[in-house]
Amino acid sequence: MSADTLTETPESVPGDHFVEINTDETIPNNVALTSDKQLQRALETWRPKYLDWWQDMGPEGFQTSKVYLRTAVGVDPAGWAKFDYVRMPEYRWGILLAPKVEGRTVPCGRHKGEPAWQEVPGEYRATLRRLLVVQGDTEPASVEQQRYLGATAPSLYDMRNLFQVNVEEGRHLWAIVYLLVKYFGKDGREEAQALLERRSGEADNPRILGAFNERTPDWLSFFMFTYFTDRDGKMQLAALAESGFDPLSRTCRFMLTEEAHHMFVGETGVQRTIEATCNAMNRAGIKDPNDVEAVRRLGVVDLPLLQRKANFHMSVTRDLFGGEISSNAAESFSAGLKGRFNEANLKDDHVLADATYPVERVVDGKIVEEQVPALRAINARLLDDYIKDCQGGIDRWNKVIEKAGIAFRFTQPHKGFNRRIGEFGGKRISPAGEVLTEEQWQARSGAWLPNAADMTFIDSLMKPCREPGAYASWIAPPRVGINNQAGDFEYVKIA
Ligand code: BYC
Ligand code: FE
Ligand code: FE
Repeated sequence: MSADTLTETPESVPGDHFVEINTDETIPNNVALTSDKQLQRALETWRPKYLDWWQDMGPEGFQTSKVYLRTAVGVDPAGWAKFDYVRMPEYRWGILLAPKVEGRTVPCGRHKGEPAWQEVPGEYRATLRRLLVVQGDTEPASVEQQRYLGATAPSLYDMRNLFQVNVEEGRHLWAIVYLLVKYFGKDGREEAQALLERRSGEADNPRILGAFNERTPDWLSFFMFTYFTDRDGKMQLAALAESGFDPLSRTCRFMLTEEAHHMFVGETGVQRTIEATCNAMNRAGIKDPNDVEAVRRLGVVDLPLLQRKANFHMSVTRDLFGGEISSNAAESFSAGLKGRFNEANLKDDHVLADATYPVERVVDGKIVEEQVPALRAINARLLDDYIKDCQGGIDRWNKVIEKAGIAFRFTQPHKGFNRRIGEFGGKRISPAGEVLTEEQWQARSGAWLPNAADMTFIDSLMKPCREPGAYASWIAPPRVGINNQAGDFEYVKIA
């Protein structure tokens, strides 16, 4: 594949050789599905239910349109995908595992150094099942959250990117369902069914994690979501790729290959929005980024509003790491089911019996840093790694603004800002990291999170643009086409 100028390089897949996948089968796969009749039957029973879910809860409209999509056809990093026009319901959702690494061992915890497990260890069955279900639940949830966005796509290029992300999140659901059905028998089949029944934002049967029940009401949210929330996907998948349960590790390693593009869509989407704003401001001779009325009259998004949008998505996504101090996370790590980010490359004993880790908490109305047993701070550490990982794209956004000569910088709010889960859950913390009273928060939070006027304004911009090569006023064209296609390429042939 000639990459879509990925700024996020796909995770490398160590020790690979091209593994032929069987694309003639109903379910393309590289797991020798035909040799396991029971598994094949279970998945072929699940498939029509998945397709029903896709029709009901997947992208609204456009299901008969031909979309220029990439489909995974192998696991060789140099040529794993092919591009072609596909109608979404006919997308080849397959099951792909990264190649087995011979001699792989459990990388962390009390079983460190033992051969990696090819079957589920009985004593960890319930914990592993829970991790799989939580991970699996986010995949269809995100498709549900994004289902109305096709109608207001700012270009065919962006519409295609949305649908690409959607079909791949669908494939991620397949990836997890494969593990549930293959390794968890009847329980696994029931969980696979339940994954199609929960609904994002539905009061009676919601998705499991908070952020996946929020709305993705507009394209700015979509770009922020794919930059910030898909990056939680990257971090969590990377941690699960360190699992001693080898089939999970291999599944996640391949999922990470697809994830890079989702974050690329988010980063470049925000960047192109910033470019359109800066260009319009300079053309109109507006120097002050806080002259919001004047900027909005140009039909572009003011930078302070983009910061508020980012603040919302960053804070909601940070909640996805769970409590900073967590005995669940300690147990998953010690059991060898879920490692840390880059576990294999970390220079410590990978057992963490005596180590400590600094965690910020609120004590007597002040934010203090405390040393906590590292085992119980696994989530805190992954969150810190995530916050560092977010900064690269933010720096690149700031470069665009600086080059345009506009005095504005995007920043990440304090870790405790607007949190519902963990040490800062329910506390009132400003982006600068001050502990506030409820009154102070009520008086000031409108400047930090999208307010009603912001949402009305964004809504007014969300007008579809469907001429090949044309873009809505508020977003600049991409520098390079998908798979190097020309600028006026028809990414979606609307039926
Ligand atoms: N909302 O010990 P605690 C992705 C629950 S994104 C609601 O603090 P733990 C994607 C928690 O379940 C990656 N509930 O946390 C991105 C627990 O309940 P139980 C998704 C929450 O267990 C974009 C209790 O509170 N993958 O792939 O250490 C598009 C105490 O929890 C929340 C994963 O998350 C919340 N935010 O960690 C598409 C990886 N947070 O079990 C896809 C798998 C916590 O006591 N999951 N709770 O009833 C995990 O590793 C862990 O379950 C978590 C939570 C990190 C999520
Ligand atoms: Fe995913
Ligand atoms: Fe993703």
